[in-house]
Amino acid sequence: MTLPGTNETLREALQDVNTPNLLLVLATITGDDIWLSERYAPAPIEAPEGSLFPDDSGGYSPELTSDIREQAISILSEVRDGQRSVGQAPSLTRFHQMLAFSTGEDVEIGTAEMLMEETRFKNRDSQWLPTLQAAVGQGQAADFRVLIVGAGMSGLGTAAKLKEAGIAFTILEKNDAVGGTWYENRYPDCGVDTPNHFYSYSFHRNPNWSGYFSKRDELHAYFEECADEFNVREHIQFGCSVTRMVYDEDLNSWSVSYSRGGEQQTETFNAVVSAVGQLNQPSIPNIEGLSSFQGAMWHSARWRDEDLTGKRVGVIGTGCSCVQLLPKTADRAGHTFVFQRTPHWVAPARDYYKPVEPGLIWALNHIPYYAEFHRARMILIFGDRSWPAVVVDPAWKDQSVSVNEANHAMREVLIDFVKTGLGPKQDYVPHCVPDFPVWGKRLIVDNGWYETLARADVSLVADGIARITETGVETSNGEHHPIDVLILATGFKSNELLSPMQVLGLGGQDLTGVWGDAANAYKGTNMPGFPNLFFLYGPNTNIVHGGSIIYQIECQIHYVMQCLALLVSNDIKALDVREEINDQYNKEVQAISGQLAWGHPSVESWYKNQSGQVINNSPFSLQKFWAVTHDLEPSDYRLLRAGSNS
Ligand code: N01
Repeated sequence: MTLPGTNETLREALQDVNTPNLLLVLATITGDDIWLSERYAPAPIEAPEGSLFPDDSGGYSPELTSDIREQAISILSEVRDGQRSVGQAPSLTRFHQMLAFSTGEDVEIGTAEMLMEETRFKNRDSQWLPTLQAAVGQGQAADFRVLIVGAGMSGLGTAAKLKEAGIAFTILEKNDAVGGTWYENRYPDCGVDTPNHFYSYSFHRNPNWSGYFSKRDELHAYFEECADEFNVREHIQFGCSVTRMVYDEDLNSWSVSYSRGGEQQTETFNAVVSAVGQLNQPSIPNIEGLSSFQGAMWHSARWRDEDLTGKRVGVIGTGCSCVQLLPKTADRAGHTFVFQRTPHWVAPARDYYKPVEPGLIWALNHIPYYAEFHRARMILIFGDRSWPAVVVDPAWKDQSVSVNEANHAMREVLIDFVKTGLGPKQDYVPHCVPDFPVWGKRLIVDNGWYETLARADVSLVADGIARITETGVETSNGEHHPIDVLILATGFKSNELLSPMQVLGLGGQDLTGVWGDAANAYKGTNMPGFPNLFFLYGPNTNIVHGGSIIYQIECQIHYVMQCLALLVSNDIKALDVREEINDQYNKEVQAISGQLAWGHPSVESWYKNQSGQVINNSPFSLQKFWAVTHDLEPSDYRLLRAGSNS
C-alpha cells in the first residue's frame, strides 16, 4: 500500500474517516501509547435515532478533532515521504486493548481473536495451508479431486482456498454465471442488509464499494471479479445441474451425475463440497387457483422486466424480498396490493442508501491499517452487539411477545416506527405489528416500507387469501381484488437443503430420507454416513441477529480445509463424523435454539420445520461459531483408510 497525493489530499480524506479508528492507525504506525490515552478516549458508540450507523466523530471537540487530523497528516506524510515506517501490525493483546479503547466498550478477548483473523492481522490459513502445500509438493494429492457444487459465494470462497493449496477441483454450476443468489435475484432495489465492508471475503476486501449496502449489480460484479482474481474460472463448468451423488464404499469416493444441456454425465471425486446455499429453490405457494391466473405472474427470484406502468400489481408475501421490491414497484404500477399473511419487524434505516464518502474510499485504499480497523469496527457494530437482545431471560415478566428487557425495548422502538411510518393510514398499525418477538425473524432494514404502504396507490390486504382466480385474488372475507400482474415474494424451500439432488451415502442411505424434515449436521458441515461430503451454509448456520453469511461461510471453509489437510497428508481416504458426536452437537443446537428469539413458539418462519424445530439458523453468536469451527478435532471422525477403517 502506498500513500499517494499531497497533504491537502490527506486533509480532505481525513474529513470522512472515523476519528477513533484513525487513532488506532496512528498508534500502530508510531507504536506510541499516547494515541490510546485518556485525552483521546472517544464517546461511547451510539447511533443517532433512526440511523444504522453510529456517529463517526468520536464525540471530540472541534479543536481536538482538528489537532488529531493535523498530527495524522504529519505522521502519514512522513510515511508517504519514506521518512517513517508503517510499524508492526498489532499483537492480540494490543489489538484487544485498541478495540476496547476505540469503541469505549468491553470487548471479549475471544472477539479480538476472531477479529485478528477477520482483519488478517493473523493469517488463519496457516492452520492448514502449509500442511496441504507440503502434501501436494510430495505428490500425496496427485489423485485427489474435489467437487464444489455451485459457484456462488460459498463455492468461489472454497475454490480460492483449494487453488491456493494446489488441490485439484471442479465447480459444477447450474447457471451461466457465478454469484449464486446475487446472480439470480434481480428484483428492483435488490441488495444486501449488512455493510459491504463486512459483507465481503476477509481475504478479498473491496475498498471501492460505492454504498454501504450495495445493490445486486455491484454485488454480482464483485463475485465476477473474485472469480478472476482467485484465478478459478477455468475450473467452473457452467450449465451443469448435479442430480445425484452416490458414495462408493470400495473406492471411498463420490460418483456424481449431472445434466448438461439435457445430457447426463458422471464423474468421480474424492470429496464433495456442497455450496448450493439455503435459498435457491423458489417456493411457489400452494394456494387454490394459482395456476388458473391469466395475468403475468412470477417469483421475486425469477424477476421479469415487464412494464408495470399503470397496471394493478399484486405482491404476495411481506418478507425481505417484498419489502425491498415494493417501493420501486409501486412507483411504476397503477395500484399495488400487498397480500400479507404475517407482518415482519422492520428497522429504521434512514442512512441505508448512504454512499461511501470519497475520503473513506481513499483511506481504505491508501492509509495503512485503516481498512483493517474499519472492517473490525463494522463487525463489532453490525455483528454480535444485538446478541444479548435475542437470548431468553427466564425471569423476564412477559414472555409472550418479547424475550428480555432489551428485546422488549427494541419492540417499543419499532412499534413507534410503524406508527410514524404509516402516517395517514393508522388503521394499518394493528396489521403491521408482529405478535412475535423482535429478532424472531431477521430484522428487515427499512427502505421506505411503511411510507410505501401509506401511499394512496398502495393497499395492504391483511385478510387471508382464499383463492386466486383467473383475474385476481379473493380474500377470506369474500372480496375480490382484480390484478394484472402477480408477484410471488413467497420465499424459498429453505428446509429442503440440497434439494433437488439425490445423495446416497454409506449403505445406500438417502440423505433426504435420513434428514426427513429435520436436516442437521455436525457444525453445519458433516453428516454421519456421508463421508467426505461437506455442506457450506448447511443446517443451523444461518444468522438472524446480525452479520454476514460470507463470514459464516469463511468459518466453515476454514474447517473444511483442515479436514482436507488431515485427509491428504495422512493418506486417509475419507472422514465420517461419528454419529454420537453429531447427535450430541445437535442436541445442544436445539437446546440453545429454544432459548433464543427465533426459537420462540410464536415464530413461524422459513427457519423452522413443521414441528417447530429450528433447521436453518445458527444457535451461536458470530464469535461462538468462529470458535466452534476453528479447530478440527480428528477424533470426532471415523478415519476411513483403504483396507482398514477406524
Ligand atoms: O422470503 P420470506 P424472502 N400465502 O420467506 C409469505 C434473505 N434475503 O424472499 O411470514 C401467503 O422471508 C410469507 O408469509 P409468512 C433473508 O435471509 C435477504 O422475502 O410465512 N403468504 C412471507 O411473508 C430472508 O429472510 C435480503 O406468514 C405466503 C413471504 O411470503 C430470506 O432471503 C433480501 C405464503 C416469504 O418471506 C427470504 O426472504 C432478500 C402463502 N401460501 C432476501 N407462502 C437482504 O440481504 C409464503 N408467504 C436484504
